This record gives sequence, C-alpha cells and structure tokens, in this order.
Amino acid sequence: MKGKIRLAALLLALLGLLCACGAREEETREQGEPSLLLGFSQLGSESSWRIGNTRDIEQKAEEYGIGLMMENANQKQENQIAALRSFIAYRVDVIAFSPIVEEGWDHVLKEARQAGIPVILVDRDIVTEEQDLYVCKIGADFYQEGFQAGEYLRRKADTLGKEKLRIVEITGTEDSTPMRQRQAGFRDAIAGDERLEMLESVNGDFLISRGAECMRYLLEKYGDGIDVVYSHNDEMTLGALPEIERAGFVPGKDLVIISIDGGQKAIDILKEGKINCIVECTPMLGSTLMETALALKRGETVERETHPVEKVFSDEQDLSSLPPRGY
Ligand code: GZL
Repeated sequence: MKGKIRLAALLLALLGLLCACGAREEETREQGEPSLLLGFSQLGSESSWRIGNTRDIEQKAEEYGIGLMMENANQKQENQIAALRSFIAYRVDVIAFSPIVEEGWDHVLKEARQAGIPVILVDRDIVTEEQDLYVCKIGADFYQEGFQAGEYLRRKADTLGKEKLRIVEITGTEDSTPMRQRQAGFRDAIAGDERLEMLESVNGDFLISRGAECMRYLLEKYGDGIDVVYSHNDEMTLGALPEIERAGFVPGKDLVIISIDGGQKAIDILKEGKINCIVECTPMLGSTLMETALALKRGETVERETHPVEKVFSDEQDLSSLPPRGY
C-alpha cells in the first residue's frame, strides 16, 4: 500500500513540475516583456575583473527582471559543462557562459542545440567547426587589447631612446581567448621593431600568486636584463610588483610595466607611477547580456559579435579626473 501512495505522490510532484514549467512558458510580465529564465555559467572568481563581471550580471538581471540561475565553476571546465547540462535539464530560456578555455564544448552545446536553447558566449570565445552552436558573443576584442599594449610600448621606446628593450610576458590561462589574443595582438604590434626583443613568456593563469611566482622565476633567470614586463591582467601584475621591488628594482622606472583590465587597485598604482600602462578590459557586460537574452526570447535576430568600447590608460595622460572604476 505504502509503495502505491509514494508512487502517486511522485507522479503528482512530477505533474506539478511539468505544469509549472508549462506555466512559466506562458507567463509574461506586466510591461509585455516575456518572462525569461537565464542560465549563466561563470568560470570562477580568480580576479577583481571576474568578481566585477559576476556582480554586474547579477545586478543587471535584477534590474531587467530576468530570472538568473548562476553557477560558479571555480576554474574547472568540467564544472561548467555540468552547469550547462543542468540548465538544459531545467529548460531555461537562454544559456550564457564564459568559457574558461576555447576547446572542448561541442558535445554539451550540441545538447543545448538539440533542446532548442540558444547559447550566448560572454567574455571569452570557443573554437568549434559548427558556428551554429552559439548565437552570439559579447566580450572584449582581446587582440586589440594586446595590440594597444604593443603600440604603447613602441611609443614608450621612443621616449626612452634605448637601443634594446628586453621583454618578459606573464600570460593568462593557457588556451583561453584572452591569453591567445592578447599574446598575438602584442606580438603583431611590436613586429619589425628591432629595439623590442621578447625574452620569455610564462603562464600566470590570471592569478596574483602565480604572477608573483612567474616574476620570481624571471628575475632569478634574467636579473637586471629585463626592461619590460607585459602582464595579461592586473592580478598577475599586482603579484609581480612586490617581487620586482624585493629584487631591488623600481617598477615603472627601472622596468616598464604594462597590464590589462583596469581595476581600481591597478589604476591607483598606475597613478603612483609603478605601472606605466593599463589597457582597459571592462567587466560590465551585464546590460548587453540581458538585452540580448530578451531579444532572443522575443524571437529577434542579434549581432553575432558585440565588443565594448575600451580605453588605454598610461603615463602619457593626466589621470587625476578618472572616475571610480567600479571593480
Ligand atoms: C577578460 C577576462 C580575463 C581578465 C582576467 O575578459 O576573461 O579573465 O582579463 C580574468 O582578469 O581572470
């Protein structure tokens, strides 16, 4: 008897869930916008950029009245894949995610396609043969960020008047879009300039601790033979600076320091003169994400790629009136 009651209760619960889902499909909000449930897989909390990005997405979901299911993958691709599968099972209206690396997404994105759930890439990109596995990408042009960093260095070399500037690079997460593109853009910008020589590139995984480790290794290996540090994000730069000072050098003077992101902490250090250039990479992608998700829910077509406008902050400018950065 008990078994029968339990089975009946289970069937009732399942029926309730299906009705609720069905009901969710029908409900619309007062102002005519469809109700929307967005599943977002965030890759981690590795930097103030990432934390600012997460905060902005949460705030904008609130502002736009969008239901947000956010999962933090803590830097693991397998956690992101599991999160995407849970969004598919829950039948969210739109899936968005910031892929920690570019490869390895085809299987799960084919499942999303099979389920008829549109996918938005946020911040980073993927490599796939099947371009219809995602609808659009919202995020920075990382190649341009790297290129701007290289362009700044060429201008800096003109002011320093040295015959040779030897460069070390601390890169972001291996095989991530920002790492690959910031590296390529920088190299293309400095190509052909005989004064600029790449000594070595070391992976710092966008982390403060790894940035410090990389800088210790590079200083032990090259000593006073380093003229420029090109770091793919502020966290690794913040890790590297104390190591440079501990080795007896003055960052921003003995070594040119070039960074990317533009969070408040790094901007303050740029104003102190210990960083020479920061290429902005804004984490404020939430509004564009919410507007794009709503447009997809309304059945509209959207831009394939949306890049935010980004600036370069450097010791060539007066930064005294720069407003607070918000991350
Ligand atoms: C860039 C973003 C990078 C930041 C890092 O859009 O993917 O990841 O530059 C963050 O700070 O870890």
